[in-house]
Amino acid sequence: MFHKNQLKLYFICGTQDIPETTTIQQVLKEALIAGITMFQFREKGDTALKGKDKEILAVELLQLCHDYNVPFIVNDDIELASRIDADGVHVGQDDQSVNLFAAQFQDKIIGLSISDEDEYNQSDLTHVDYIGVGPMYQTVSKQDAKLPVGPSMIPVLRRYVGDLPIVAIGGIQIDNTNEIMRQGADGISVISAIAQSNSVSHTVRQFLQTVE
Ligand code: TZP
Ligand code: MG
Repeated sequence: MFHKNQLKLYFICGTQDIPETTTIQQVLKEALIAGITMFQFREKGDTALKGKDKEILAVELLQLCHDYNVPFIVNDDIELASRIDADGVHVGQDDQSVNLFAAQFQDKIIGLSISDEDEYNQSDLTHVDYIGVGPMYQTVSKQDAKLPVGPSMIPVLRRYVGDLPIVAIGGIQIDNTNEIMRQGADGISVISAIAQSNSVSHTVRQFLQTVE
């Protein structure tokens, strides 16, 4: 069962986010041991794994997450999420309409990205379990990222979505986490601050202290 506490420290990562000196398996394992609360597998860009290679890695990371009782979410790839029985999917505004696949994911977690009021107005949240709001700040991890909306977007969207869990995303670092939580987010989602940290476990523990 999904609970909004699982959004507290939501680590998102694909092979493209990992420094050459390490591996996604190593980074994820260290992050799990240190206490991340949710994980999203997001393979993107020119170097992204595809087909069977992507599936083999996804299964390996899913098993790793389950060793630590952490939900494993797949970004965009509905078919992969179904095939490997992931815990959920996260989609953006340009991805498949949630209503088209919601029946396949009845007991699963469905996340949707919403940047602003316009996107909120275009979205049907009937089957959505949480929304990802951002980019909060400038990000190095998404090539087609929109302009930052800033933490003040959180209370703006909160007025519309009520209790629906909100996780903030984009350029989140230890030193801006407080501001985001103050604006009413249920948690933060982070790529580079964790994936590129010199000490993944130290960074994860610092984030956890700040969101608690
Ligand atoms: N969506 C909006 S910003 C972003 C995504 C996937 C990237 C967040 O990565 P980082 O490195 O935490 O800024
Ligand atoms: Mg997408």
